[in-house]
Amino acid sequence: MWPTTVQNFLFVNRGNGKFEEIGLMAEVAYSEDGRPRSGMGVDSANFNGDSWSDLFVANVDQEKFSIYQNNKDETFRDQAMTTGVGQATLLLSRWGLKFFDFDNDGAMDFFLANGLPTTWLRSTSKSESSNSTASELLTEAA
Ligand SMILES: [Ca+2]
Ligand SMILES: [Ca+2]
Repeated sequence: MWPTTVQNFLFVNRGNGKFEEIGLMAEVAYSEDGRPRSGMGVDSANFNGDSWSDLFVANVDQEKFSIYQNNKDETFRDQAMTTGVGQATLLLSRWGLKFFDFDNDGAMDFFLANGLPTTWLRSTSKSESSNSTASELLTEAA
């Protein structure tokens, strides 16, 4: 497991300069099985044409990415498995991403920039060859 997993936050602008964090209530804080993940990139767009903004979150490998459909009531539903995103991203680590209409057909597409964190590679290889702690490995990689 990636050593720096943490819940996602969603800050809603309530006006008058006040933001409220509702990630847990909005069902975007943890994976569907209740685990924190390593969010590496995020973008929003209306991917399903209902005029409400949806979210896409890229994570590291083994965590699947999330494509959160807006339920129009300050909650979201992760559609990763029903859209094919989950199966396609299970073994990938991605960073930057951007929704845009690539082929100008009116339907939002998205681009993902690939990558694998070097700290993860170093931690994995060091862990297999020594008894270093995760903290030592992260310090070394910094
Ligand atoms: Ca939408
Ligand atoms: Ca398109």
